[in-house]
Amino acid sequence: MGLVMPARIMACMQFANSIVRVPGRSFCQALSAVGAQPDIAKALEQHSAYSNALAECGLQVTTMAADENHPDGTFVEDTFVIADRVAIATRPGAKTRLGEVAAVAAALGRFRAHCERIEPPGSLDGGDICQVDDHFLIGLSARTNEAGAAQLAGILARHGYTSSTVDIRGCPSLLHLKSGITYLGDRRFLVAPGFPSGPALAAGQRIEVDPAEAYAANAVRVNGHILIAAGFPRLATRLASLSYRIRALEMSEFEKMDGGLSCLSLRF
Ligand code: CIR
Repeated sequence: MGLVMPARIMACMQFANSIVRVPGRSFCQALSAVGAQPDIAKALEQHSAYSNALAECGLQVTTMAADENHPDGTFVEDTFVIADRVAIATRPGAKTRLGEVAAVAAALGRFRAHCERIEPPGSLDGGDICQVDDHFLIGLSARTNEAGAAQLAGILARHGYTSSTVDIRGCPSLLHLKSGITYLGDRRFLVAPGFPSGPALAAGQRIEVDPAEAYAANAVRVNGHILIAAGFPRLATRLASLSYRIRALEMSEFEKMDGGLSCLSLRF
């Protein structure tokens, strides 16, 4: 199904709140295809700078304490899908991550009285979900299966949102859908080289990230700012030329554990 974009200008990506979780000492045991060891002190510094950036973009930041039993717990984005009209607890596709959801649900409880949830046999990671105004792209990946995608589509439909799937299972460089795509608002997408083309993006403008800067395709648009990973000058120049207000953040220690900027927060 194609993407139906509203003609009116959307006040998109305006958020008041965010949830982040500090990485623990066990972060060095997080899942990683990269195989490099993170420097925990540096990860903590980078995480703190990330939280400060969200606050400077106008978000109230709820910071959860580290959970040593869940090495990947800092990647809170994977535990929930949150939209204006509904919040959905996910069921992460990696078994070691299933236990992360309950604590985030408790933190979110202050803001959302009711949550929907993905049930077995569905699995779904928040990193596979890209909201495009009132439409959701749902990535089918090694973490998000068809049952999870179908459940999410049904829940979203009940709350007045449309959705379509994007199959990234043939893209080994993408752990999650949002490893390769960011919606910038205003019908523009930042995409990694080789990101599947298809009807879902047909109505939008693709800004292709340089092949040498593929990691930077995961960015965060928040309240008129775009957070990008530091060290990707071609993308920074391109976005500045389009008059975006950008802010570059050091992400080296999270990149080692396959995480990008969006993974480190829930924004709502
Ligand atoms: C994992 O493999 O689950 C973590 N090490 C990285 C998760 C990154 N999350 C995301 O892209 N949304």
